[in-house]
Amino acid sequence: MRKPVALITGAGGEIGHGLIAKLTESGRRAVVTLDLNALAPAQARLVQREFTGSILDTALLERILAEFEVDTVFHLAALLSTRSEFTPTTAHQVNVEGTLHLLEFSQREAESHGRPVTFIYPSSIAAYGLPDLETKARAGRVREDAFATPTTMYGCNKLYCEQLGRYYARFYKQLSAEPQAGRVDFRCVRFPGLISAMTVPSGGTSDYAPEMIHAAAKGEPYACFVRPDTRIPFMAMPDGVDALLALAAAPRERLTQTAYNLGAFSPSAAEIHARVQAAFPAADITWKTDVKRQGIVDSWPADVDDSAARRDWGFAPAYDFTRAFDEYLIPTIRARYARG
Ligand code: AKB
Repeated sequence: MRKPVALITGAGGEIGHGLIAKLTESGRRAVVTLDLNALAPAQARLVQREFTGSILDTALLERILAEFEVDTVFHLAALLSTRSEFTPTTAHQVNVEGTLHLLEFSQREAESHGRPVTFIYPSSIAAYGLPDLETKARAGRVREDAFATPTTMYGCNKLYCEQLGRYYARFYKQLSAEPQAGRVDFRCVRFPGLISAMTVPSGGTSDYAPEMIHAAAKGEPYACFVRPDTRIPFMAMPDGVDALLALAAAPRERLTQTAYNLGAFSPSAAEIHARVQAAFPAADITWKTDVKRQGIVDSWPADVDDSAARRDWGFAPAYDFTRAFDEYLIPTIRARYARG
């Protein structure tokens, strides 16, 4: 009998980095990865099999289907918000068609093994679209069912894929004699901006926070592309990875909704700047607003209501703003660049 494995798409990205390490810790889980680029050697060593290629390559997905019993999919591959605005049709292909391919893949895995496949999907605060700054200030902690009018291609893609996942989970097998057997158990979080001490993201619009910290640690000047008063929710990467694992492990009957907000702290860009400057007094940080990117973050909520995730599956981030900086970001990044 083949041992079930977890499949991670976009495994070479920011979240994949931490997720591979955590999932494979003490041989807990066998992991198969799919990414456009080869994994870094430190990650590659941890996985059972690494596939290099596109999520749009159905022949490659067929190969994985034939060779592995996948019982959990972490579908991380996506083009982020800023990048998607430059290449919207490519973003739609990767973010929507790619997700559709993975949902079909999971459906077929589930059918062939007679068990549901757990499908973990990271959606985003980009799924929201607040019309103006006044509404943003008034809205406070936004609930999942509010402001579902994203302004970016990425946000539209994420919101639609949440619905696509709900369709596969609830309706796709409705006509089957055994509706529970072989279905996709779709579960989704709406991530805030994620900040990792290990990697710098590319193509996102929440990137100003990680970019500011990493630039300061490297002794490089940084021009922040949003106004100092800009405020969106953020989370330290270890909490993001733990949240994906907690959601995957949650009993199905406890889950009352398809998509769950997650938040941890919600500083303004000026507050992030002050922290970074305190930790790296020589940091050279200036402000140079990029109108388009500013417009994107202005349409995202200043904070989110994540009480459903806390109630249904025990989401409890370990890092608030102070801990994230003092115990995770600053010491890890300092050590990382000191090592070269
Ligand atoms: C982005 O900025 O595009 C992402 C996100 C908030 O989903 N980090």
